[in-house]
Parts: sequence; structure tokens; C-alpha cells
Amino acid sequence: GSTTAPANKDLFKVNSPNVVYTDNEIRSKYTYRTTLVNETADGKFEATPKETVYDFKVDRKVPKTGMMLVGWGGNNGTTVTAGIIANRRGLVWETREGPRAANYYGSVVMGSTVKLGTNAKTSKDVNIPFHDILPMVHPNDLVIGGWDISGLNLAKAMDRAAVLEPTLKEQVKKEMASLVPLPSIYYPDFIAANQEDRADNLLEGSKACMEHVEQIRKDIRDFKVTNNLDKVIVQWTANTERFADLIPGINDTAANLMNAIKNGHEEVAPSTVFAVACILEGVPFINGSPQNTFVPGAIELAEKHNAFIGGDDFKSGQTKMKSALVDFLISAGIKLTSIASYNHLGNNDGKNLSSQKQFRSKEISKSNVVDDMVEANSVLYKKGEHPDHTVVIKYMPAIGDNKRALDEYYAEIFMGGHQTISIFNVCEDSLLASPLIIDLVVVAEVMTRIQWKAHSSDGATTKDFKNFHSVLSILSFMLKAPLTPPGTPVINALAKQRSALVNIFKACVGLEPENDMTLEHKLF
Ligand code: NAI
Ligand code: DG6
Repeated sequence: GSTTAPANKDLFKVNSPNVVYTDNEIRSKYTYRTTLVNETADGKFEATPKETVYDFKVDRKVPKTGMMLVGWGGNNGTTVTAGIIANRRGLVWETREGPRAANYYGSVVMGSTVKLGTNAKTSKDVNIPFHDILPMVHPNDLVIGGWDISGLNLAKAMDRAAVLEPTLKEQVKKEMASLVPLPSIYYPDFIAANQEDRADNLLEGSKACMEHVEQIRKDIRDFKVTNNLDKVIVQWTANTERFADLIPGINDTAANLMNAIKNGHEEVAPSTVFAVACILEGVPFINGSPQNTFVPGAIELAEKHNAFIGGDDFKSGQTKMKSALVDFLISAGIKLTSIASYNHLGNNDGKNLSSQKQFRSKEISKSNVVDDMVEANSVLYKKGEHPDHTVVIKYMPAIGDNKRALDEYYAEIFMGGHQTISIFNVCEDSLLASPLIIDLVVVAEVMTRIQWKAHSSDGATTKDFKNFHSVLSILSFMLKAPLTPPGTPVINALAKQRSALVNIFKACVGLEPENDMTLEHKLF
């Protein structure tokens, strides 16, 4: 059954005629202010402020939510599961540096704060946990399940991953051992051949078919019923697949994709079969890997079914730094001219990526992450001009999950000078990715409870509330190659991604975006 967030649990209440709280909903009327620009005949611009009034409606009932992971038995899958169990039980474990307690560091939802406003008496900023902006699922309450082509129970899989301290593993071992991944679909051509020896937990058949789609749908329904859940969110944290070829008549439209699955076409990837199953089941599906799971036909299918999708590829260490640092350099007026990014890692992800086609998927998602920032600065870069950018990944088994990311940023500064920034980033890969898995689930779940209406200029509104677009670009902060609604721009700059996330949530409670002007401290 559902659990209702009682009104008195809310950390704050907005005092405004534009915001109404009922037992079940928060309703806000929000004026969205933008600027429309016209280019004039003499090559100049005319900028016109524009206002659009929206009604937002947020369902306050926080549902009992399940998180199903594809690739549950991998490093991310086992680490996020053990991490949630440890948090739920408030575990403390010994390390050589002393005791450590469970936390959600690295999760924007659980670990960061948002400025609510300025204290009326002291004029100081009042910051609240991100998790309190809107009613949200607490990660401790997530019921976890999923699939893996490897049948090891989660305790053994956690040992295989070699990520967590033995003293922590010991405390979660019993519970982890009771968790066993469901059999999954395995089309060997899509992941590296070196993964074959772990593929022992398989549904029959080695290419796409409707039986696979139906089995995944049934697994989701069964999980929901068994655990008495209101909602399920599915996330792909399985191996990186190769890109699927885009073939007219096969994966270009929703109808063609469905036919391709029915006919067992070899270019339909397992991740796309999972996406299709989730879309048909009305369950949000998020892709944490770089491959093109969301072929055009899958996106169209999601739009048709009003189902939510998000992707691609968790943005955890090197790329997160890049999307902050490049934004800083270019917005500081410094001309970045090259980025060299080297990685070596020794986990199973690295082993899979040692195969050329799978590496290519990752190379693409890691390489396109500065385009928007470069394109936005026509002072530094001519049309079509780009910094050089190279991405290298090597498999080094000995270092396990402790990925090394070495970056050199080379830039041109004042009067022909140069600035070289070298970064040596030791990213404990799965410990950075696991909180992102949580953020993606929590934010995607909130998005299933937000609806909107627009007012036309004469004040009339559309009759019915609508969902946000099927493609949840609001998830971009957590993703390297953000999927956006067809025809809309991709934003990679980290600060902008966070602003979009925070300000959309604030708009839902009728609050203005944080503009950082702090005039109250400047004009008196
Ligand atoms: P992993 O290799 O430890 O885990 C992947 C799991 O997926 C394995 O247990 C494998 O047996 C399973 N698997 C493969 N194909 C499957 C299928 N068709 N159905 C069900 N299970 C399947 O990798 P890890 O480190 O957990 O990463 C998972 C994915 O997340 C990779 O694609 C990786 O590139 C991506 N990623 C990881 C980041 C990180 O920091 N750890 C960051 C960004 C992306
Ligand atoms: C080496 O780059 C392996 C990859 O799977 C990365 O560890 C992962 O994609 C995280 O990438 P980033 O660039 O966000 O650190």
C-alpha cells in the first residue's frame, strides 16, 4: 500500500497565493521568464522578455518504490545494494583508518543542499537538504531486485566485485546472500566475448523476440506484486554494449522496432529489449551505459505510451570533473585547445571495454561532453572550431575498481601564453556510480508525480494536466551523454544541469530560481 507524506513532515511551507497545499497535492502557479531574441537586418539583436504562466501539480503521496537493476550482480549493482542495506541498518564497520558509518555521500539528492531563501531576521542564507524540496522516496525504503546473466547470489557477487571492506561485507553478507538475480537475456554479439564465462543465468534464445519482452514485463509485475509496490523503476547498469546499427525499416520507428523484435532481427540489443518491455509496462527505464539503447524507434515508442526514459551513461568521475572544469575555463574566457583523457582500470567494466566495439561506445559518450560549452562561446571559437579531444581506456586488472583517470587540459591564455592543468583522479568507480543510481531512481520517481498545464496569453489553460516529456532530460546531471527530447539541445555543463534540476523542483512549489544576485546585500 501507499505511504502518505503527512503535511507536518514537510520541512517548509511556501506562503504565497500562488501555492496551494491539499492533503494529496501541492499546486503552484509559476511564471517562467525567458528572453526571445530576433536577429535584425543589420546583424544585431533585439531581445524581448517573455513570460509563460504554468500550473504545476505534485502528488504528495510518496509511493512504495522498487528499483530493478539490469546487471544487478555487477560492481555497481552489488555496491549500491550493499550500500542501501548498510544505510537502512545504520551500520558502522572497522577500517584501518578507524570506524566508518554508512552514508549517502556522492548523491546529489541525499548529500547536497539547496538555498531556500534568506533568513528574515538575520539575512543569512537558509539551505535545506535537496531531499526536502519536494516529497521524495528515501533510498533506505527502496526495494531492490533485478537481473543478471551471472547467477551468483549478491553476497558472492559482492566478493567478486572486490569493492567494499571485508568488515562491512561481513555485516550485510546474510541479507545479500538471499538476493539472487533473475535470469536475463544474452545476445553475445553485443558485449565483449570475454564476458562469456560469467553468462550462466540466461533466458533461452540468443536474439530479440517477443517472448523476452513478455518475460521481462512479467518479472516486473511479479516483483511489484510480491513486494506490494506502488511503482518500479528499472535501470541498466549491465555491461556496455556495442552500438546498434541504425537501419531504416528496423529501428527507425516504433512500429518497425516492434516488428524487428517479433522477427528476431539481429540488430536489436538486449538493452533495447529491456527498454521496450519497460515502456510497454509503463515503468521508467534509465540507461546507465553509453550504448544507443534508445534507437529512434524506442524513443517514439516511449512517446506513444507516455512512458519515461532517461540516459545515457553514468557521469561519475572524469567526465563530471570535465563538465565542471571546461565550463569554468570557457566561461572565464580562457581558450581551451586540447583535452587528453587517459583511463586505466581493472574491474569487469574495464575488461569488457578492452574490446574495441564496446570501447567505441564509451569513447563516443566521453567525447561529446564539451560541445555545448564550446559552441556557446563565439568569442573564443570560430564556427565549427573545437578543442582537440582524445579518450583512451586501458584494462589493468591489478588496480581493480580503483580507476585512474589522467587528464591534461591545455589552454591558450593572455597574449599567447599557455595554461596546462594536469589531473590525476583516482576514482573508486563503483563508489562514485552507486549514489548516481540512487539519484536517478529518486528523481525519475518524482517526475512521475509532477504534472503541468500552460496558460495562454488570455489566461485560459489547457483542460487537462500533462506529464513532462517522455525523455527525462532533467536527469542530465547524473549522465555523460544526456538524452533529450528529439530536436532539443543537449546541456553538458554541470552547473546548468544542476540549476535545471533544482529550479524545476523549486517551480513546483512556486519558488523563484536562485539568481545569486543577493541585491539585499548590495543595495541598502
Ligand atoms: P560490471 O561488469 O561489474 O557489471 C555489469 C553486470 O552486467 C555484470 O554482472 C554482467 O554479468 C551483467 N550483464 C551483462 N549483460 C547483461 C544482460 N544482458 N542482462 C543482465 N545482466 C547483464 O560493471 P559495472 O562496473 O557495474 O558497470 C556497469 C555499467 O555501468 C557499465 O556499462 C559501465 O560502463 C557503466 N558505468 C559505470 C560507471 C562507474 O563508475 N562504475 C560510470 C559510468 C558508467
Ligand atoms: C573507464 O573510463 C571506464 C568507464 O566505464 C568509466 O569508469 C565510467 O564511464 C565513468 O566515467 P567518468 O568519465 O564519468 O569517470
